[in-house]
Amino acid sequence: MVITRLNPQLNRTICVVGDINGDGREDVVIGSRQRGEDSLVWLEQRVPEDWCVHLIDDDAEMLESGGVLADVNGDGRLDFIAGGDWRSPYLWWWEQLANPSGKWRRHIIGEFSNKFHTQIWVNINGEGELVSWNQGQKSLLRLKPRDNPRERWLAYFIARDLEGEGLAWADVDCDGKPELIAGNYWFKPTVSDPEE
Ligand SMILES: [Ca+2]
Ligand SMILES: [Ca+2]
Ligand SMILES: [Ca+2]
Repeated sequence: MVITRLNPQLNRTICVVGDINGDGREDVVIGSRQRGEDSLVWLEQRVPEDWCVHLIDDDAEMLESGGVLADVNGDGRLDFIAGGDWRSPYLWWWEQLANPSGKWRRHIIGEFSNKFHTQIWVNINGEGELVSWNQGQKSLLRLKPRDNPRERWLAYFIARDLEGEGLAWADVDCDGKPELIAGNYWFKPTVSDPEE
């Protein structure tokens, strides 16, 4: 079943599922490498046969595969996080505003080396944090929002000289606590924050 038609000229890199408007039905975020009238949108599932397209950002471009939904600012509305492709050094988050049909507000999380393929939002020590690959500097980044998440986030290296894609958060060693699985590696979270 076709749920919607978007501009076929744009190279679609992002497809993330989540209940964006909190009505109990799963919605979908679609993002793209190129700028366009529907380059970053969310598709609202009204009923399985009826979907409505809402614009998040028609200025968004160079979006790499990945992206994640999370309530970054704790206002009860899911926000969206994504990173740049081989042409962009930025990780961004888009703040979902109270008006569900308006554009979302984009903020920069940080500026690193180009290309961020795959993000995940995890709960470390009771707080939500972002983990992202940064292929441009062969590293895995851990990013903590500041008290004001519109300011650039605190950034730490989880690992350097590492190549890969894909992230998961699961209990690998059966000790009841989750670990980070990144490409062909897995990591146990440390209790204290690592060096910036
Ligand atoms: Ca929904
Ligand atoms: Ca929010
Ligand atoms: Ca474990």
